[in-house]
Order: sequence, then C-alpha cells, then structure tokens
Amino acid sequence: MIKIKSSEITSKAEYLSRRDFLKTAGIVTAGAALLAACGTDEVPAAPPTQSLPTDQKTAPLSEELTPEDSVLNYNNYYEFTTDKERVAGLAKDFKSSPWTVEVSGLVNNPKTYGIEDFLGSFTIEERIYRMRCVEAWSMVIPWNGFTLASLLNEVEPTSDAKFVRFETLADPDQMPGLVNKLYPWPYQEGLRLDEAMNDLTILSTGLYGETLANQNGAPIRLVVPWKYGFKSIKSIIKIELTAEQPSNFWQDIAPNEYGFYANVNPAVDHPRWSQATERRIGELKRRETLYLNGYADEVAHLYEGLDPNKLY
Ligand SMILES: Nc1nc2c(c(=O)[nH]1)N[C@H]1C(S)=C(S)[C@@H](COP(=O)(O)O)O[C@H]1N2
Ligand SMILES: [Mo]
Repeated sequence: MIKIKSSEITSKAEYLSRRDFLKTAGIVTAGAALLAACGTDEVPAAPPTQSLPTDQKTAPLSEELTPEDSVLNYNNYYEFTTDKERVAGLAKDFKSSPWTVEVSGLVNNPKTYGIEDFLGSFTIEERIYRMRCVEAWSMVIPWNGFTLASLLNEVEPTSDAKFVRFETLADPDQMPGLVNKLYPWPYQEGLRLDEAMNDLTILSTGLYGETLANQNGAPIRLVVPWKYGFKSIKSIIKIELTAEQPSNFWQDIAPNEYGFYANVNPAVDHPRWSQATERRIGELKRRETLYLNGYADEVAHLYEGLDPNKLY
C-alpha cells in the first residue's frame, strides 16, 4: 500500500473541477478533447489517486491535452508487445507494487527507495508536456511527478559522475515481449548529468492526476520532454551514476537511426521518414515539429557544441 497524507489526496472529481478552475482562469486550455474524454456531467467514481499536483511550474501550453483514453490505449512498451493498441491489455496484471528503485554508482549516498519513499520525500508537481515519438506522432500529457534533480541532490553524485543510466525491469513471467531475443533486454537509457539535472526532467508517478497505469510505465518512469519518447524509460528499477556514456536500447539496435542524445529535431530526418512534421493524436492536420520539441529556451544551451544538423 502506498501511504499518502490525506491532505494530499484528491479525487478525480476534485481534480477535474480544479482543471475547470484553471481553465476559466485561463491558465490551462484543456478544450473540448478533455471534456469529451472525461464526460462533463457524469462524474466518475473516484479511482485510487495519488498526491495532488501541488504546483505547476512550467509554462502552460496553449495546446489541447491528448484525451486520457488515448494516453492509456496507444502505447509503446516493447516488453509487452510492439502492437500499441494491445499494450494496455497485456500489461493489465503487471505487478507494480511492492517496487524498489536502486540508486547507485558514483554517488555519496547510495539508496534503495520504495515508491512510498519518493511520494513522501519529494514534491509531486503537475507538468503538462508535449511528447514526441521518434515515429512522428505526438501527444500532450499532464504528468504528475517530481524532478530527477531532487532525487540526485539527495544521493549526491560524486565529481566523477558524468552520466545517469536507467534500467527497466525485465521479468519474462510478466512481460511477454521479452521472448523476442532480437532485442537487447533489459531496456536501458541514459542522460548526461546536466540533462538529468535540468528542471524539465522528471520522474513521473502518475498522469491525469491518477497513479501511473501499467502501460505507461508504472510505478515510475522518466519523462524528458525535449527528447524523442524512447528516452522516457518506463518501470525503472535502477538508476546508476556513471563516468562513461551509457548505451541505450534503440541506439544498440540501430545506431545509424537513433543516437544517444535523441533530441527532437525537425532538421534531421530519420533515415526512413521525415521528422519535419508530426501527427498529434486526436488531430487531423499534421503539425510542424519544433526544435527540441518547443523547449529550446530551457535546454538549447546544453547543446552548444553539437552540430544541430547531424544525428546525435
Ligand atoms: N521500458 C520501456 N520504456 C519505454 C518504451 C519501451 O518500449 N520500453 N517505449 C518508449 C517509447 S518509444 C515511447 S514513445 C514512450 C511511450 O510512452 P507512453 O506509452 O506512456 O505514451 O515510452 C518509451 N519508454
Ligand atoms: Mo517512441
């Protein structure tokens, strides 16, 4: 059982009315898509919820949220299946509790956290971010989570630490996709330490005000909004500080197609398709893809030495 202070608990109904308040106040433009997805008159029974998003630091997007139903039923999670519409069903019985995350490597205070430790120690915020998959579709998702920096500050990376490596659970009894031995399991990802410390980078424990669903990477996943979606690794069991650049799942599979940095970049096409535009789930017209997924003001300074016209 996850222990949450009752003052931090919100029901979905309260969450939605808070959203309505924010909307009237002009803070969030949720629009018709959200209303259609959630129903306006009918208030759903309160599901188990987690900490109230207490704070919203990032600039609100003037873009509609992707309906919750799409966020829950159109997924990439190859440990279950490569079929996006079947992930939710196959992940239904995944056991995401109890769960621990080992934070180790080049740190002064290595620690193995339970999810309840995270919820108790770090401020859960709401962050509404664009998510751009390397396959050229995108969503806008209201995440709940805390900054990776707040965790890293607690474990204290040593001066030798330059990168952060993340690893997903690989349990063949629960994850039918692992039978495909062509893939380099476990799924792993990496960030440079300064990327990991950037305020946009969060560990997410929920979305739409509810505990993260299995198909979205329960109980805890990374969200790095200026990078292609594959960097946002799901169901993390290990976070390790390293001196060397770690490898990552998609770069291991096809280094000519996927880099380590994997920053969203409309100027660099995938060898097999254009990255200039994207299909926003729920919209008819394609959108222009934005450099760094629209987060250049926050993170472009991290890449001054790198050639923006090359895959990296
Ligand atoms: N462990 C793991 N993490 C993963 C993936 C995966 O297959 N396995 N897919 C990635 C890709 S390609 C994308 S686009 C996002 C999708 O997240 P969502 O299903 O929550 O929208 O998760 C990323 N994280
Ligand atoms: Mo993706």
